[in-house]
Amino acid sequence: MPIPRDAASVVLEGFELRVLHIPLVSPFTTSFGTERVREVIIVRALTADGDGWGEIVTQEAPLYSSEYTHGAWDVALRWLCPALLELDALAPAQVAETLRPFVGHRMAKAGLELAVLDAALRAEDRPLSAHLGAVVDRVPSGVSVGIQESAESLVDAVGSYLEDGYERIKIKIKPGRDIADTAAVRDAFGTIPLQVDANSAYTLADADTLAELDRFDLLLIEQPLQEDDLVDHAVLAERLSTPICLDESITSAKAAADALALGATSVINVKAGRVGGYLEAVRIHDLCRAAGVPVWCGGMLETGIGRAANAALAALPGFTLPGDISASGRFYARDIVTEPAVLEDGHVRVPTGPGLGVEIDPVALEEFTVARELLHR
Ligand code: NPG
Repeated sequence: MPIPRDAASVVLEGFELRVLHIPLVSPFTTSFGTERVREVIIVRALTADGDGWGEIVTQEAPLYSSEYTHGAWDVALRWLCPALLELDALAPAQVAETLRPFVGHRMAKAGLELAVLDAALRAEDRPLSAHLGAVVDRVPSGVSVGIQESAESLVDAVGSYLEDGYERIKIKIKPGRDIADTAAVRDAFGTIPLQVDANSAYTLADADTLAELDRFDLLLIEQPLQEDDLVDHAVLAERLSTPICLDESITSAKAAADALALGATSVINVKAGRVGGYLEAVRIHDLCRAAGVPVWCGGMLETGIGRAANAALAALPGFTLPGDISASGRFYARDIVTEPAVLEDGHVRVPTGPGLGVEIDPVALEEFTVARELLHR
């Protein structure tokens, strides 16, 4: 059954970009640093038929990837938005094509594409979930738990997320905070669905340590080595019984196909921002599904905008593992949408309204805004 993934063109009139600073409910620590305030760019596409919203998921510093907020802000305003505004009419699928000459900057491109896609779908009265090919109306919710002060506090944090009803736990690891932390969680909670995420913190020289994780029967180990280390990941995969899942390394459908062909990964974390947009994310889903490779939807501490789009993506049939699709309250006391995602029986509902299916809370949006630019045709 062919899934319709075309949307009608919009006549772009301008883009409004905002940098937001949104406080996190608690610090979030990974192998690459601690975040206390989410710095994010919100995009509003102004079209003849109404507005569309998108989110550029860069972080303040280029620690997870080479992209960072002020770089994305600059490239979007200087190059990407002007290139899109030159066109008289634009279909969402043309955004990536139009921006292809500009190398990299996938998170910036993804945020702009989402805003155009949202505007086009709202104009057609069509939900993003249906447009992408969703087959369920709610998705199982996994939670990503940052590195805590001690193994004991990690067990406390995991315990409280399990009480909330999360269906799968992911813990962040780094050298020195790996085996004992994982053992503590396994010992405390038995056979819960558990996975670990290293965010590129290891090298192949750590293979013995990583092999020790095999005894914990994890769903997967995410991105143990560097972004460019595809061959090393393939070597490591031969050593481990725990499946390797790549995140940072998978920057496009082509990169996904290459990593699979090399045996560098056997599961893929799909993040629209990292791969340049939700349409490219669907292509990765499609190729993995055809190859029988499980995928799951990653998260980048999205606001209600990106969170709604992630839930729509995670509702596609190849997303067979729970994603980092937590409730808004896991990160934010206040979100910028009027109905932030909540956890219901371990699941998050896929919005069904037109476009993203969420409405912006203009007061919250204004409150968190620290910079704003408007570009007109
Ligand atoms: O639930 O949104 C979420 C967070 C999931 O751990 C998570 N994200 O490495 O996958 C990651 C990590 C991340 C967050 C990476 C922000 C980069 C920025």
